Order: sequence, then structure tokens, then C-alpha cells
Amino acid sequence: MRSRPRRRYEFALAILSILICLGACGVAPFAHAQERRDREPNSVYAERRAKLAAQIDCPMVLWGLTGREESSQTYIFEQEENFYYLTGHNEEGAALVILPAKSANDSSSGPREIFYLPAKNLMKERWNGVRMSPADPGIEARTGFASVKPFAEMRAAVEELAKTCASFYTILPYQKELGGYPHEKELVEWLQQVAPQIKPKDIRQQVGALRQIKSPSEIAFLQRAIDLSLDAHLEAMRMMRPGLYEYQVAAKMTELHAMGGSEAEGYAPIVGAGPNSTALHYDKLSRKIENGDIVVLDVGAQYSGYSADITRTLPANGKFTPRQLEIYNIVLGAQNAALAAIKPGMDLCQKGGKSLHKISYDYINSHGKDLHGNPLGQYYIHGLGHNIGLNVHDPGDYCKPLQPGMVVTMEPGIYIPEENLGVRIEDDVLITETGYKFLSERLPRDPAEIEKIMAQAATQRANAAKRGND
Ligand SMILES: [Mn+2]
Repeated sequence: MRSRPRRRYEFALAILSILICLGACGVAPFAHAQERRDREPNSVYAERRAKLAAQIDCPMVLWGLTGREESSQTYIFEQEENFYYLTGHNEEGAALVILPAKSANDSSSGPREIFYLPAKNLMKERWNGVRMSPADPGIEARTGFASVKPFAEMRAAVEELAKTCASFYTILPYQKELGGYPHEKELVEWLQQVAPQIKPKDIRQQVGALRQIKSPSEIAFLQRAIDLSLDAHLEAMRMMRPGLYEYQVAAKMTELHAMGGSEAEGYAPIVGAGPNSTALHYDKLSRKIENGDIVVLDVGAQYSGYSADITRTLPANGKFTPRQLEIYNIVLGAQNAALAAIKPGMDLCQKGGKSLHKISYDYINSHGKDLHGNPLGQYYIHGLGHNIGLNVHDPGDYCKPLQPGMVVTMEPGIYIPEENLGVRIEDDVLITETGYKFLSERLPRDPAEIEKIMAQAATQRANAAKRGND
């Protein structure tokens, strides 16, 4: 009986907190958590904008994301990638106007690019933390823009520019695949009022071409993301054993990423054991890993916006079966064949005389057989690789020649559902003038070396358990 009054008290407290929340939470300015990132030097972003300004004949208008595109409570705000690439700005509600590079006979004065930020809002900042605003002292030096203005002034500026040019450049079309770039509608609506004849043109192709060639600081961020991923994969090799759940291996890997300074995963971690090894993007992580399983681990960190993409395939019990080893060595041979040929001028196209994919496919198709005596090419069901960067699948033209400064994955795979046997080996390489730099070389691919690391870890575990029992 004594608990009764207490319960009533708790009930009243709960009602009270709901009422407080209706009042206060209801008016709370909603914002997503912010990502911690290092930026490149402002001069790097400015150079990229200058390169675009030289390619356009009319103004370019770009919006960053507002933070309202995603409503999930667990979402952490991430800037629209193209906007981030050109500004290094990772806060909500910014926008950008760039005028074409000045021609020789252009006598106009005034800024050639204007950065728009939401006005200072102290009330919001008490909830969400400080944001950059146009009135901040030194905001020009901080953002790298000579002219920073309140977002509320942007519409009038765009309407004024609409009188001067027959078209506008922006990001088209509406980018559903990136969770939405809804501002195309906003621009069309603004222009509709003053210059309905203007049709916005897409600038994504030009930005995408720039994004493929990485700057020194982008390469440094990628290397950091890769190094953290390699540490995590090594730890996964050491801990791997039957009886663990897939999610436990993934948890250890993402912990190492986060403890090392990675602000997010590059993509949802894939740890697929047994039958799950044959599903390319398996990410449910629910299986208890069994003796005899092969385990595909495709897990990569993001660092300051840049994503690694690394896969290793391990025997759950530390020893590949003869069949697992046979398939593993074919995938490894295919990867080595592609690496031996990778250099500027080759491509990631699925066909043609410069195709690295074809080299890896031919290797797989001419080595080993399935249970019915058929060649294995049919079980290699994806491309050899892709560009990585701000997106783990960064912009890239598979059928155009690789160029120095590109960072791409090399990831052949064989997936045989009938045998519950999937193997993928994925590494990240930087294309150089003469060939490539192997950014993820530190992580063993050789099956004997993998088995050795796993055996040493198993011995250490056994010794520790024994000491525990003594
Ligand atoms: Mn990949």
C-alpha cells in the first residue's frame, strides 16, 4: 500500500512533463545534430568555384540543405554534397550565387559570388547551439566569401539577376536519390514571378567532373577514413569466431571508427555470414555466426565527410575450407590482375579494350567451376569498382579513362547462393601518373596471413580464459 501515493506522484509528474513539453517542446526550434568535420583551406573551395564560374555564361544559384529534408530523430545533418564541395559549409539553410567569370569587356563592379546565411537567431541557438550568421565579425574570412548576406535578401538578388540572363544554373533534377534537393522548386517559383521564360540548367555534370579529381586535403581525409577502417577490419579478424552475432562484429568495428575520430559510418555496415555472404548489401546483421561460415565484412568509416570502402572475407572459425579457399584465391587473383593493369587511361567500364572490369571478369571466368561444372563469371554480378569521396559512390564515368588524382575501389566478388559462399575483396587506390598508390595495403589480403592473425588471436583468447580459470 505504501507505493500508492508514490505512484500517484509519479503519474502527476508524467502529466506535468507532458504539459511542459507541449508548451516548450512544441515551440522548440527543431534542428538535427551537427557533424564534426575538419575543412579544407578556404582557397581550395574558392578555386573550385572559380573553375565553375569559368564554365558558365549565366548565374549559378545553389542551395544547401535546410535540415528539414529529413525528419528522423536519429539523423545527423549532412550538407548536400555538391554544395559542401564548393563551400565546406556544413550548417543548415545556406545558399550561394555565383556569377560567370568576368570577361575582358565587362566593366561591372561588385561581388562575383555571394554567400547567404540565415540571420542570427539567439533563441534557436539556445536550443541547437551556435550557427554561423552573416552579422558575425570576420564571417567573410571564416567562410572564404568576400560577400556574406542574410538569406532573406537572396530572392531580391535572384530576381534582379533574372533580368540579365536567359538561363540559370542549379542542381537538377530534384535529387531523390540523395534524400531530396527540393530547392529547384523554390528557384522555379521565384523565377516564375519575374522571368517565367527562364529554364534552369543542371550544373551537376560540371561539379561531378571536378569532384573526381581529389585535392591533397581530400586525399588526406580519405586516407584517415581508410586507416580507421583498416584498424577496424584488423580487430574484426582478431575477434571473429563462431557464436558471435554479426551485429557484435559490426559494433566493435564502428566503435573503433568513432573512437578514432570518424564522425559517421561511410555506409551501413555489412557483416554477412554463411548464406548472408552472398547478398551484396546485406545489412540486417542478425545471424549468429556458425562454425564453417564464411563472413563478408564490408565496413568503412567516414572522416570529415569522406568515406572509405573496404571489404574483407574471413573464415568464421579461422580456417578456410578447401572450397572457400579456392574461391577466395580466384577473387584475390582477379583483384591482383586488375591492380597489375591499373593506370591512367584504363577504365571501369564493363566492356572495351581499356576495361579493368573485363580483366577481372576474364580471370574469374577462366578459373574454377560451380557445382555443375560451369564457369564462375555468372557469379560476379557487380562492377569492379567506383569512385569514392564525399559519397561512398562518388560521381564518376565508368567508361571514361581513369586520371591521376582519382580514388577508386577495386572489388571483385563471387557469390554462389547454392553453396552459401560469397567472397568479396575490396581495396581503395589512388590513381597516380604512372599507376596507382595502394591506400589500403596495410590490411592483409593473403589468406595464409589472415589465418595466422586469426590463429594468434584465438591463442591469446584461450590463454586469457585459462588465466581467468586459474
Ligand atoms: Mn564499394
